Amino acid sequence: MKKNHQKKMRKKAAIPAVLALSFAIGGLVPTIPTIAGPTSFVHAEGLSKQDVVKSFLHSKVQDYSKSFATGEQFKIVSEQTDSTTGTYHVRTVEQYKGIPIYGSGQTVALDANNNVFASFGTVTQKLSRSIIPTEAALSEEDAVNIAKEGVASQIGIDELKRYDGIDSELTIYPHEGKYYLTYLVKVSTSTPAPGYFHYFVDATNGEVVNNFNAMHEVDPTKLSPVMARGLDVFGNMQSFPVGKDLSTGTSYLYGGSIAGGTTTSPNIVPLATFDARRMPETPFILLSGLLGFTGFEVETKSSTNFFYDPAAVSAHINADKVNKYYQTVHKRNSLDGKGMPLISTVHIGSKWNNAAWNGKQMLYGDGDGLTLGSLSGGLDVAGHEMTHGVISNTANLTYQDESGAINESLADIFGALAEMNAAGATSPSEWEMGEDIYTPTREGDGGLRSLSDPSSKRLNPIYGLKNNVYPSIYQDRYLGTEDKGGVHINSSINNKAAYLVSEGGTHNGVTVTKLGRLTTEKIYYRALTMYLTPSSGFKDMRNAAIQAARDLYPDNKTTGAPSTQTKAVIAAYDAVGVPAE
Ligand SMILES: [Ca+2]
Ligand SMILES: [Ca+2]
Ligand SMILES: [Zn+2]
Repeated sequence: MKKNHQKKMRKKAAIPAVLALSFAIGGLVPTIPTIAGPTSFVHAEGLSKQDVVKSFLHSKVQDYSKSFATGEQFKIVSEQTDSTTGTYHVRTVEQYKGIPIYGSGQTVALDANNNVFASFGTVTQKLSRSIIPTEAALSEEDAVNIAKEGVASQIGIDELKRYDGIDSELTIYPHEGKYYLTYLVKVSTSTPAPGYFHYFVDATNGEVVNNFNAMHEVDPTKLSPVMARGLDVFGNMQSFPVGKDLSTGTSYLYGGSIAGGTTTSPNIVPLATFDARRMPETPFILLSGLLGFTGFEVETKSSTNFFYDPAAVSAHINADKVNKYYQTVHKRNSLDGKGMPLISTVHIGSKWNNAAWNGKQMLYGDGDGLTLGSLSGGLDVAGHEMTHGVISNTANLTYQDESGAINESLADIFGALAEMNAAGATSPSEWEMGEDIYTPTREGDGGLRSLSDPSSKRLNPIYGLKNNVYPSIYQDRYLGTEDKGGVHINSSINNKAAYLVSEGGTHNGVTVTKLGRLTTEKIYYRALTMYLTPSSGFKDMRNAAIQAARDLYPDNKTTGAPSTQTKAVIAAYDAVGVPAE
């Protein structure tokens, strides 16, 4: 293992240009320079949009005062203008003396007259009176090493040498009533154990303040383009473009997902699928270097370009389909909106009954063949994992308790919608999660979870839920600590709401008008990308969906009555018992 690693590093070192590119395409959302704003709330006229947003946020801070020399409390991290509604949307994070505060965030929306018409997210009070250390005694490198040691001991190895990526940044971490100056180190791994580890290393003394594995799991838990063929997980012949090394005759599961952009200049998202089990041998370390991955290329020397690994074929074509869904329906260029590569790895672990997004890529197990088949076969599973990538680049919902349940739910909702989209615009509605890979030896028993009827699925009695089934109303939600506060359990409540918005029906005594999935996906995508924040729970989800519906289908100008669409969203959240306040 050591030998291979060194061999790899040497090759990587030989291609610095490629490595540099990998940093450029793998980065997080860039920050936009802070614009100095007034310190008290003033009327919108004559101010820039950014000034209005900051004034508005400052007005929400009771003790906001420049005299405490904390600098700006709010930093604009993304802004977008919506030409369809003439509205302007901003996402901010809070900072203390220029250092971002973990888990903080707000969204603010301005109408065409620069008036604030919607805002989400909580604002920290008394931040200016807090005394938080801002001078690090520890280097970033030291912090990364501390985190690596921690991860190594967690996954039971002596030293962490193989990982998919490490990011670190200086962050103020609010934890148990105190603010800590920390380096937040995020480590993505796929072998020997998949994970997305977050370490908060105290920058003043090197102590680990907290750590957790934020991997999102599905329950239960120089190449020429050529056309290739292969059988997918279900034995269907598929054809797809791959990359071929003409000098050796070897083809690799590497290509591009082409959709969106313009006819003459389409968006092309790099697409690469790897195998976690193979030993490194191939000269195509180039691709691993480019993509920062530590696994092995899926290759074939067949002159017909035939690929013999069904799990890899399925992962590859499903990543392409989900990307096309986001590109064509939501005009989103890959998961980060900036064309990031879509990397999938199959054959993770031994009979692993799971799939995951580790912050960098999609990971799929083979399943045990009884509870689950090869997970990469599920288009909705791919859609679920890839949506976690969209979420982490937008609302970045914290993966715990209510915000975690909303995160999981949106992954299920867009997983289902991506699958229906791929099946064609007129395909019947299908609101089951993972039905194609669930219990492969039993036909027709649905999926892991049901969005249409969550309570038709049983839950382990240890959770103590009513009738031991998934909850479909808020009042029946799980309040325990398992499953990060029930993220895969309480997601059902919001899943049911989205289902009702799309398909209509009566639930819990409330009747909801059917809006269809094309309207539903517009509303939820807008809520996710423009309104939800890291701390959003069910109430925020309700209000964000209603606001998104109002934007797209405005209230009657004369009577002020909400549109049919807005009413349906309100009814859906009434039906699942999520209160307005
Ligand atoms: Ca499905
Ligand atoms: Ca089955
Ligand atoms: Zn998930």
